[in-house]
Amino acid sequence: MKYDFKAVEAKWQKVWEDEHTFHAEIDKSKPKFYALVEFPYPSAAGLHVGHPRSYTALDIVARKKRQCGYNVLYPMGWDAFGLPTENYALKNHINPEIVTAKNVARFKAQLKSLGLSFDWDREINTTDPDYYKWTQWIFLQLYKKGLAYKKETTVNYCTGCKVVLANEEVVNGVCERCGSPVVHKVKSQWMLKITAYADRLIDDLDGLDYIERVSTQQKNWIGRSHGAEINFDTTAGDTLTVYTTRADTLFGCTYMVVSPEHAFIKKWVEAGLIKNVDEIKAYQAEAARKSDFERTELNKEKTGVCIDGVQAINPVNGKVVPIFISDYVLATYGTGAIMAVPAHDTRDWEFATKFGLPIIEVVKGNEPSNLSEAAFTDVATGTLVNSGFLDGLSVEDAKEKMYAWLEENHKGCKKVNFKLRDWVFSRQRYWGEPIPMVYCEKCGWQPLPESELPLRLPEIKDFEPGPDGESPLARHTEWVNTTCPCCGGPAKRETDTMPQWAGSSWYFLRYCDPHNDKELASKEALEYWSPVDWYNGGMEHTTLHLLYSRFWHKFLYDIGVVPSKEPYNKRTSHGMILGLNPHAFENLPDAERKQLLAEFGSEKAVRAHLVEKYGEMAEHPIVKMSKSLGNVVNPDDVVNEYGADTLRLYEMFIGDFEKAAPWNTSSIKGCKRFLERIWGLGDKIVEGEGYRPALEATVHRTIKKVGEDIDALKANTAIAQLMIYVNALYDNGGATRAELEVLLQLLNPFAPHMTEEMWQQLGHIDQLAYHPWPSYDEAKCVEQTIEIAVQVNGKVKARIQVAADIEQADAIAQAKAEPAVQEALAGKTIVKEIYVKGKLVNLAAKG
Ligand code: ANZ
Ligand code: ZN
Repeated sequence: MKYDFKAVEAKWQKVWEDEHTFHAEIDKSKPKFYALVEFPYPSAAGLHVGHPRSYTALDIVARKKRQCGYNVLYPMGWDAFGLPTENYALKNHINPEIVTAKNVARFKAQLKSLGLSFDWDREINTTDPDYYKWTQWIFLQLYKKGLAYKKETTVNYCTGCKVVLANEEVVNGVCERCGSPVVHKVKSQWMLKITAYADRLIDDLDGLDYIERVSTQQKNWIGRSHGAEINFDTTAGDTLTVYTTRADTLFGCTYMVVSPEHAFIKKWVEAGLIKNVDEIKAYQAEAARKSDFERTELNKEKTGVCIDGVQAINPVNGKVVPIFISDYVLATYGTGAIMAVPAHDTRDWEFATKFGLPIIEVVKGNEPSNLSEAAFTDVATGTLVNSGFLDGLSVEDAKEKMYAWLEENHKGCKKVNFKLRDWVFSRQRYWGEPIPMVYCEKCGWQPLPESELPLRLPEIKDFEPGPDGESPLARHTEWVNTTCPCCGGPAKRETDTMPQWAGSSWYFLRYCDPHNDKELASKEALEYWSPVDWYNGGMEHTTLHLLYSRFWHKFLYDIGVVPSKEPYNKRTSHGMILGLNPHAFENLPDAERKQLLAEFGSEKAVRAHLVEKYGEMAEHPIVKMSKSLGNVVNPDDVVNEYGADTLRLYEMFIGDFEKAAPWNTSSIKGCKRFLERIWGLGDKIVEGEGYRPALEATVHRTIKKVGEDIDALKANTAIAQLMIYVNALYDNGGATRAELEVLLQLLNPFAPHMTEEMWQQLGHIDQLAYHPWPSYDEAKCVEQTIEIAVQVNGKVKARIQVAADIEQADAIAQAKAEPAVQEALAGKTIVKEIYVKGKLVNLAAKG
């Protein structure tokens, strides 16, 4: 009977929906397992083939855990506030709420068609007032603890989206989302003090099972560095404090640099101490136009102006050194001022070389260094020289000795610094959670009473951002004007909304108790389900969502709302699914390639033509899927043509889970054939109890390997092992009932629809979804070996041990490797090779 995937998949999806098969309830008699995937942003484009890679992988883990007796929570929801929907709504003149509802319905239908074992009874939506009530509630708690504050700051402003961006959203000086240039603007913003958690966000990574690159990226982003602040007296009378990680090099400081924004400059100008004011001001104006990224780019030409009129005094040797302003020193890091040591810092070396400043060696390596070529920056092998009381010490020892000297002489102290900045938490857009704060002329900023939550987003028609990035809510005075919760007088609501990252910073908690209207989730539910046991998501969220949610979780732990310090015990990340670039030479249809070759004469010329026509990207055969290239694969089409089980199998077989992989429609067919072969085994049930001797080792090995591979997220090699098993069954004329049942059990997490159907056809009344996972016997996994004879021209020359199920090519290769056989073959040419399965190899040779 042919496999009718459409009917079978629809049938089982209906069963799961009607019976709430995957609904999870607290059950203290069972161990719990909380599997989580990043909930999607329901965009107008619908599901992408990238989504199912993550969802299927953890679906497989979740399904296997259920079969192993765990009470599994695997939830799904919608992260639906934010710019893409708002921009789409603006363009099409529809309310974002309507757009969201439509997109959610589409996404949900698509996800259901994939047979994912989500508990749909726990579905959440961040734009639902019953949900964002608690997002606002958390904001109020942050405010009450002094962790939310309003501040005038220079912010990143995207000229395209007309919105303020967090540092994390600015990539290489442009907006991560739209690619438009990002400029600096001074605005009054709500900020969250994530920096108060910087140490814990690094230190607590140690107890977690995060893949290496995630913890490394978080650590680097937080950027903890250990050093010292050192005070330099100046001829202006002010003390100029610098931050350095190389206090050992203080004797080598030959000049200083302050950032163009440094407060002393204004002060010194006003005091009439600076002679070259015009030059300084021109430089400041130029620096203000650049992004931090441009300013700190390593290879860029160093620029700067020497402050004429004020000098500094090196505290350790009394030397007078000049002070420069230069944009390679940032206002927002350390103290915004540095001591420059050109002999041992590359940027200082470049600057000193350009401006002809002295370079004094204070650290020597094993080999003499050539300081006219480059700075010597190796700290591991260096020894201090020209440094008075530090001479002869290693860099590490010299740092410690200098810290002690600084503290004794009141010239500085040890200091830890972080790259992490506080989180800019306001957006001047409509489609976000209103910030529950009110401003009263008399009382200042006042939090809304909790009883007034949720503070609903008003329904308005004109929600485009105002000129200069003013919030659209500001135009709606009927909503803005309110009374002060403190004095009852007239007051105004905050008109900024929260950033897109707010709702996702705690959603995993809501899943534990999604319908609770008294608290964000009950203690009992949180104690039972949290923390998340396994969380999979994109690398692009490492320094955004993943960091923000760890921060919020730690805060909620501190105020006694959640029982664990960390939200996620384990974090993995999937590689992207890429597409073929239709404009690359490699991917041209044969006919077109031939025609172009004829026209241009050579491959090189065709490639040059393609680059000219499509740009540099024509040289990359594998690229990100994009609408403009027409290489976007729609999962709906794949499900329609091949079925969900095939799509699932293919998404897992496509390559190593952590690596990027190109989509290749032709290998989907191979996955479909594999499933059809298994379906065919239903008609090839052979007599016999249990596992037949010839297959026993393979069965045990397969159970072991598939189980271990699922636990290690190596679905691709698990599938390869299942293929070996299926081949072995066909080689042996079919499967016994027991052999087929094991196959269905092991395959069920990957291809749940077809396996449930075949399981039912075998007469079972339970579902595989909760049927206990098969066990194996380690002793029976070992490969069975047999002895076979090796003949040369019919005469036995050797006897060898081979695996019982050895393939012909391997048996012959092993036979030829025998010394006695090689001797008999010396000087002869093999004309024929024969393998008699399980018995002998015969090599016929002439000469
Ligand atoms: C003297 C020195 C000598 C330095 C040397 C380095 C090598 P991390 O590890 O990133 O914390 N620095 C300090 N504040 C800065 C600012 N606002 N803008 C640009 N650079 C700044 O790096 C700390 C080092 O970066 C500091 O140590 C300082 O240069 C520079 F052989 O001081 B160092
Ligand atoms: Zn008031």
